[in-house]
Amino acid sequence: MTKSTRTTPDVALPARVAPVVELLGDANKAKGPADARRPGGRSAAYRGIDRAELVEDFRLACTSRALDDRAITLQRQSRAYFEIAGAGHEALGLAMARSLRPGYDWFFPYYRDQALVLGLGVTPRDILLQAVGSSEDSSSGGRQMPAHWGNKALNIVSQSSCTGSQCLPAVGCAEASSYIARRNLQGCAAHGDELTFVSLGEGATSEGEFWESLNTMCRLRLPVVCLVEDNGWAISVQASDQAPAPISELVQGFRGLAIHKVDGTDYFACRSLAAEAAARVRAGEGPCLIHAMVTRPYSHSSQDTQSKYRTFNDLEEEATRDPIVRLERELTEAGVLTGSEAAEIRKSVGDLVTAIGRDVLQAPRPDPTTVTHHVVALPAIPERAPTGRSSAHGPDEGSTQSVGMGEAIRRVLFEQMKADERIRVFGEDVADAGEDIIAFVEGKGGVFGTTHGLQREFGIARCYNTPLAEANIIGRGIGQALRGLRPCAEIQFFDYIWPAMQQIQSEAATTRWRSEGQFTVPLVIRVAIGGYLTGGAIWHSQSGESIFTHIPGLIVVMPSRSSDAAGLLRTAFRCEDPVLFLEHKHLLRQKYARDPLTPADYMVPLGRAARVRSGDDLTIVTWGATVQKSLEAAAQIAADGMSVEVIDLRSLIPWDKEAVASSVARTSRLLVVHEDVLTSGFGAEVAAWAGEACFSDLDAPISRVGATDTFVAYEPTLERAILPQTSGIAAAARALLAY
Ligand SMILES: Cc1ncc(C[n+]2csc(CCOP(=O)(O)OP(=O)(O)O)c2C)c(N)n1
Ligand SMILES: [Mg+2]
Repeated sequence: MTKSTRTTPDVALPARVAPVVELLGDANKAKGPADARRPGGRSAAYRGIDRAELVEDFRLACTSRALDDRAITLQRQSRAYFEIAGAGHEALGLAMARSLRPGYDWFFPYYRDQALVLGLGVTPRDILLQAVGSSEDSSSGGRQMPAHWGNKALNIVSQSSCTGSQCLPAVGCAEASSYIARRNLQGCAAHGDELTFVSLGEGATSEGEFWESLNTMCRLRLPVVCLVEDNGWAISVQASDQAPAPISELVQGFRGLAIHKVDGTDYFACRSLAAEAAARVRAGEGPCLIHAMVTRPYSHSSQDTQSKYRTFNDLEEEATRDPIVRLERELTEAGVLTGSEAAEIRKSVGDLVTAIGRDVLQAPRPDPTTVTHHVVALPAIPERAPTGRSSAHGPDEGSTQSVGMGEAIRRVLFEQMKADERIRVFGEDVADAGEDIIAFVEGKGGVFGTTHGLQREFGIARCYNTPLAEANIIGRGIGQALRGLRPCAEIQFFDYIWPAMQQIQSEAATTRWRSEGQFTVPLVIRVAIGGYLTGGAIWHSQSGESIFTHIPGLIVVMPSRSSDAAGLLRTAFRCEDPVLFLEHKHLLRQKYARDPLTPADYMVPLGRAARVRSGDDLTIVTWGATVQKSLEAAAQIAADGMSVEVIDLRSLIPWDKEAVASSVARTSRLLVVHEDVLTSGFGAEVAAWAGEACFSDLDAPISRVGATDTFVAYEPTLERAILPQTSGIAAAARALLAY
């Protein structure tokens, strides 16, 4: 959703159905037992449901509609900056909430779920505090638009605006339930029969991630209730233009999925279906999908005017199916409420919401100096040794065994998984082999062998293959991380990370900030990256780390040798935030990247560079595969009688500005070298920063060496021409030294 001000009021609409503008009393949910038999002979229950519950849900439905009306008014008065209503979805949401357990089950709701979250215990005040962007908005402190739910105590996970991107984290969350329930894990709690609720509109079911989530919830028989709220519209696009058939028909081929269709304006039908579906899911019988038909009496949002694309007759017909009108009619006809009692409830709720609307205008607004709070929280890593290549290597003094970078990573995965059962490793091909034949075969363990033996040692629950779907891998990792696990997801090749981009950028990286630190995503994403492969071509050679260093909330590291990889991986598992751990394919087995094994307590702090060669005349700042090439260039230049210092950043976000500044203060010349394409590479960031911070120390312009602004070609001479080579680095260094 984009934010904008409503410019055109809804005109030519039929009188809005049930715009509840007046009412009184406490709109919080009554939890009391049914009154036995009321004066006048009214029974305590109707259709098997406690009368007090029915009255309370009618009250909450009216509250939700009144909140919509109040939010529209606030937005029109420019006291709220966006508005999106839950109108038409009230009966469904409240009926569902009755079968769900706040603070016990887990919730990934949609923005239309205002009534549902009221039913779970979010207060009307919480909702209007978010509308006006108050710092007291408990879900985001004024950072998120209205209707972006999030409540730690109730297990309502902070919500992004991306339609459909909640589905895969919901699957990961459900996956975590059974894993946690079987173990005693620090900081993780599960009951064993909790379910994960996820909802979305019929429009959002067009997103690929929704289908990826169905795949896994069915294959793993996960305890998920997936609610599709079909109001017939995705902004101005009709459901019939989205898909060839209604969603309950489209999903018929998913084995193990219980599929239900219900009239979502019929409170009683929704209640009995919700009870049945939730009970089945809780009993471990697998996921269900509920396709609920609802209405959308108000425009999509404050930015939209639905009379532009819906006819008067359409809206008038839809108004006859309004869920609140329908509920009121049934309750009054059944004698659960009298007409005047219903009117009194409407009035009391309207008065209450009006009063809250006035009150939130006085609530404090966020302090602008706090905008950089809750981006990431770096772990405190004990300082084992000062920076400098020899000490920064941190080899195990007792160890004589030297290992390559890939083997060091594999061993640290073993060591960390042994020490911490919260760690699970998953991705494409990461497991060894089928459980039934693993005793007879060597096992795969990743296309580079980096996860070889993990499944054999720790079992399939801790090292497992995923579908060939990168969003699925990362989204499920996010859901598990939200539950306190320490998932370690592998993306097989950096070149194929893009389907996961929405999960990385919009979910993993934003979660801490958007929830003001209430939810975090401690997810380690290991990615094989880089070229110099001779034959790797475009889709097995890309760099591109700068695209990720541009995302606040994401930690990015890229070791160039064995001991750094080991130390950074241990550190990554101690992060409460997502870490992109970039493993350069060319370095995995290089002799020059080998080091003695490091001890289990050896960690490399984030944002700490290594000086890999000392020098006085020029500083080269680099990382990844160009560290070795820069060292070779420095060695060539040493023959000319000049000394070049080489700094390996190792960690890109955060990066070691201090190390760069102190080196440049001595050498007065700076060359930044990286394998990624030159334009907008991370070197541009280093150079821009140093140009400002080190200006008075510099005796020459800052120079950069990177790949040509092309892709990486297959044929070796082309590849050599595209990627930075030692000779090019030496030439750039000599030019700077001669300046
Ligand atoms: C990934 C993504 N694409 C586009 C949008 C803009 N957008 C917001 S809501 C919406 C329509 C959603 O329709 P539906 O899922 O049916 O939900 P409804 O609004 O009808 O409840 C669109 C296109 C978005 N928020 N996220
Ligand atoms: Mg819709």
